[in-house]
Amino acid sequence: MSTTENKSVEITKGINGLDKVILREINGSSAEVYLYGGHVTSWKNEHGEELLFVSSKAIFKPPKAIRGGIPLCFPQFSNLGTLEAHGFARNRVWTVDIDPPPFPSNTTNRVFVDLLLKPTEEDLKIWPHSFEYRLRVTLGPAGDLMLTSRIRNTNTDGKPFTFTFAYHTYFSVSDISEVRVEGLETLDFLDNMKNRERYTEQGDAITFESEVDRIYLSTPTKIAILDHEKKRTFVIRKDGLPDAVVWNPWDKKAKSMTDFGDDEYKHMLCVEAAAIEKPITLKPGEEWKVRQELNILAHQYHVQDCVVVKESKANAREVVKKILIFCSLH
Ligand code: TA6
Repeated sequence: MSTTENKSVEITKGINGLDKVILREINGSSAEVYLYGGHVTSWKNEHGEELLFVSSKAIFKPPKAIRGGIPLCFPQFSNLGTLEAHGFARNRVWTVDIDPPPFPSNTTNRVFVDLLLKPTEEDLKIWPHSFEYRLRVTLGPAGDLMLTSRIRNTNTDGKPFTFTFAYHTYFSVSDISEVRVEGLETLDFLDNMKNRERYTEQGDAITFESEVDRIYLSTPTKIAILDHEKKRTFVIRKDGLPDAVVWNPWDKKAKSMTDFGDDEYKHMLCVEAAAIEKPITLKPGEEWKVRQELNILAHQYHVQDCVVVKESKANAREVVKKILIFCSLH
């Protein structure tokens, strides 16, 4: 366990004795990532409030993926290919990467852990490509959570490979019927409920009254998830990930999932930074680097930045506009 000034990176045992890494920040925020799946399963703010959703019925036992947190969908998103749904990265045991190649990013004074996944002989039988997937999970001094993925083609046969990818993030929300997503208005999306046909989103925030399963295309860097009841907004900042999947299973689909509580759909929403519409192709030696950063903004009076953001349904859109302006200025 390494600690500096009360920040810490601790390797310990989690559920069912699975290895996990705990990151702790001075301000009290924390994050946890299991080596199984390279799977972030917890992100808590300075008050110890859990910000990610993990099902109470999640099965922490290979080969089943953990239901919730931030599953890594690689080398295939969903069933868009010949592999099992969402690929196999989330079903494999990763290692702590103790000697990663230099990582030019702003992780100074931040607490982080580097994980590494390489294919096994078994994996090469189902996906005949050598790769190194390096994941850095970083907790910032203000409790922001950043995931950076670096995927390199290490084929020695000269062959390129092509993949799709998503950070399948499950956010914890108070009541899905009181949640709005801003930033995806007027964009095209593929509707998984209608054979992935292409539609155009209306001009207002996305709200939820039934199952939603959509792949929004060419989305902006920043997407906001406004939780009315908890008076807070999640802000996703993404680099290199043009698409965004929005998913809530609602009641019927919830009942059909054995590792998901019947009523849990009310308290979660997946908004997933992704690269799906245009699959990524890497030649041997090429590396693809992408990032998602998650922040929390409270809908309170922000003295220092003079953004008076009062909670009110009527001006929720204005609220989020101000939040997105605030984010772009900081
Ligand atoms: O990201 C949305 C989605 O593709 C949905 O269609 C639903 O299948 C969800 O992922 C969960 O997939 P999983 O394989 O984790 O059960």
